[in-house]
Amino acid sequence: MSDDLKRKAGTAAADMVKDGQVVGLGTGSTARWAIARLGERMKTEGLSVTGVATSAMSERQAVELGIPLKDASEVEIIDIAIDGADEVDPSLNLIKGMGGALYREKVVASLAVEFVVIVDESKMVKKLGTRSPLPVEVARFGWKYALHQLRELCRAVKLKEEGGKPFVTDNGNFIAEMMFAPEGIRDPREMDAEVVSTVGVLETGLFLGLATRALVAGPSGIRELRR
Ligand code: A5P
Repeated sequence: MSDDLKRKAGTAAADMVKDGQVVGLGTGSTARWAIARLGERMKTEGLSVTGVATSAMSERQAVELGIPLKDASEVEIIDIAIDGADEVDPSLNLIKGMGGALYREKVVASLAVEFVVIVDESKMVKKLGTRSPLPVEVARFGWKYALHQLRELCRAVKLKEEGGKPFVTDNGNFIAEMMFAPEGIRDPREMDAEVVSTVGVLETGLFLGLATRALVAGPSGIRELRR
């Protein structure tokens, strides 16, 4: 997705935020535009919001922009959460977490009354798992055993790496990437239940029934989809 499309989607989502709301701040190259726009609206319109960050990266950006933050455990609900995604299916079920922040992202999305996903057309798929691997957060202790079990459920699995070393999440865990392409995930709910019940798995990047809207940016503008 071009940076311009990401900016347009992020800006449109941030413009949906109302004064006084608690806002879930997503993670990634699209969500950062939404956070930037919120910071701008605070300055130019005097908008007042409280953010709940889904990663250390988003937290840093929010602090730089002067967006007040709360921890997910300090709020009862989140009025609106805004985040990117790696895949979006026609029912607005998602794969998220290729940036490694899926655990916190899922907590924030689950607490949100409105969960707005910001993507470009290339992230729209007929079936989940056809374009992106499925990221899964696994405990470090015994991670090889977890991957061995996950291998039984997909075509291939690998540990996410960064600079030749295992990628470590903000929670101190590892990320396994499960491949399902080209056929994709036959039954995402069933798969989610199976993966979650695997020893060592902490959370999956399947976000099912959580997104309420998607803002899909394309060359001719922004298309809004509702669940
Ligand atoms: C972060 O862990 C992810 O869930 C991102 O939201 C997702 O990977 C989309 O990121 P981009 O907006 O950078 O494509």
